[in-house]
Amino acid sequence: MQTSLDCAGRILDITRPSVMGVLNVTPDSFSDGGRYTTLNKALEHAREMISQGAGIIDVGGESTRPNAQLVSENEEIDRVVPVIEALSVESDVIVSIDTSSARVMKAAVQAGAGIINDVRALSRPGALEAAVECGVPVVLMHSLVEQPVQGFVPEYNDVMESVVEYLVERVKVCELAGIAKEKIILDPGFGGGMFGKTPAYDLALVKRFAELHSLGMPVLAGVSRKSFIGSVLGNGADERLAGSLAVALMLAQAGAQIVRVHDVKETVDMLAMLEAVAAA
Ligand code: 8Y7
Repeated sequence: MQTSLDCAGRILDITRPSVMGVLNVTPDSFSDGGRYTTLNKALEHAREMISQGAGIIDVGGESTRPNAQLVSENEEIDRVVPVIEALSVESDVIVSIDTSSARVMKAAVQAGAGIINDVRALSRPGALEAAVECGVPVVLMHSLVEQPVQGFVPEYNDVMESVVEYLVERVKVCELAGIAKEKIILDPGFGGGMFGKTPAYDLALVKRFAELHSLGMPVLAGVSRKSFIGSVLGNGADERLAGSLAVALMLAQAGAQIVRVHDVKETVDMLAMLEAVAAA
């Protein structure tokens, strides 16, 4: 496998795990929610995560929460583009765009994004062609859920086998369309409720995570604060830091190249300890 990814000219070293910080650019219901406030709060949060060691900032303008309000493409673009432009100019961080929309992908990459992160694995109309045109690395995430709806869970006989089968198929489709394998990042799509997995499926995917490397592509994992951790610990999303770090450590030990997290500082510290022991 390659040792780095070229993300629109910014190089991501994949010989050691990188931290992707989650940046939601959605109007805050507690403040006035104006354009300027939303932009500045997002930039403040991004700067904090960059100073804590995030190598990638994942910018999303549409909530993936179950039953969330649908956001128009124009609104999504108006939210994310100013943030991506500002970050690309003031920092050398790699920005990824969390979207399934072709128009948003193009606008985001034009604004400086270096990775496309699509939880629908380029399945929406025009997304595949847009990703080819953009030319940046893409995250293909497994999910059989088109629109996140709490409670819908497909049944899997062997969840890891199904995930691998689906990703192999999506990689084929990408390669046929003109996206080189060297530009593809795989993701099993952890998440009960949102991405159609029960806690039991999520735990099995953690346990067998290393199997994803059989495809020969870098792998990303997003487990931060997710509900399967809450279902084990019996706690709410804001109490899942220890559980999230524990699972992220297991995934890093199983070879995950990128971990997508809310708590950047704690994850960076955890990975530094892992690396120190590995080098001892
Ligand atoms: C994931 C993700 C979310 C994930 C990738 C959340 C946008 C839900 N989860 N993208 N996005 N992988 N690639 O809890 O697991 O953060 S949203």
